[in-house]
Amino acid sequence: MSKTLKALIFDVDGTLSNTEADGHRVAFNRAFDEMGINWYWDVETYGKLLAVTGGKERMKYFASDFLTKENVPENLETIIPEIHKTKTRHYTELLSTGAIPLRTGVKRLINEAREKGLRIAIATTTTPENVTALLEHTLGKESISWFDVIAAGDVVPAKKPAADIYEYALKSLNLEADECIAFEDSENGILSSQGAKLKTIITTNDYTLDHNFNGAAIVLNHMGEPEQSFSVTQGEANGFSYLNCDMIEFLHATA
Ligand code: XBP
Ligand code: MG
Repeated sequence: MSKTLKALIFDVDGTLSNTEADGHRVAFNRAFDEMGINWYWDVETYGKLLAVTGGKERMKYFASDFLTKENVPENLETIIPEIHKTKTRHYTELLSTGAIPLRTGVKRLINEAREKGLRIAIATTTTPENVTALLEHTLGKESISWFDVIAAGDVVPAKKPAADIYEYALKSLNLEADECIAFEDSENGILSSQGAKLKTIITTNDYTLDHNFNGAAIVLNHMGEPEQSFSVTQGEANGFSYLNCDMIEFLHATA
């Protein structure tokens, strides 16, 4: 018999909000521009770069796998932290304009989970200040305190697909994997959550539609709303048309 569900652990980028194409990507390009680096990441190229999580790691991957040697700045290793700091400034500025909303159903589900006494947490590879900026500008400043744990960025040495960030979140919550459920949008994300033995609910986005979600509790196009039902691409919704706590409890017990 499965244990009682006690906490929901959310990925951020692509799951809470479609931050990548219109947020992170734009911020990277602004940082390259500001620092006089002759790089530009279009939407398609950025999709390929998402194979590597973490902004600093992604820039190194671009330099090693997408550029010829003579186009890589000589001092790349030393300037990456500075480019990334500049990118984080541009990204949080973008969020502060309210340009990047939460995905369908996210706000409703978080509110419902809190009302039902479920604990909520974050497990993401992005930088901590990006998470707090997103929460602040979508759910309000006070929402940061709703999350028992915000596990983010370099707090663990190995980013997703490694399981480390979910294991860190579980440890901080002082809960077992079978008392929690994870929310992800990508293959690297589910490899990480499943590596930590978490059941995982997937909501796909344009960048992750054709990812492999083997073993997911369910795969949806979004979380849905009472007036806007999700579509199911993998798994059994058991008559539910939007993701609420009853449906999550059903998936936690059966999937
Ligand atoms: C998110 C990431 C992050 C962001 C950029 O992956 O890979 O690197 O794209 O954020 P996930 P930083 O949703 O699987 O956690 O530049 O702050 O790393
Ligand atoms: Mg993600």
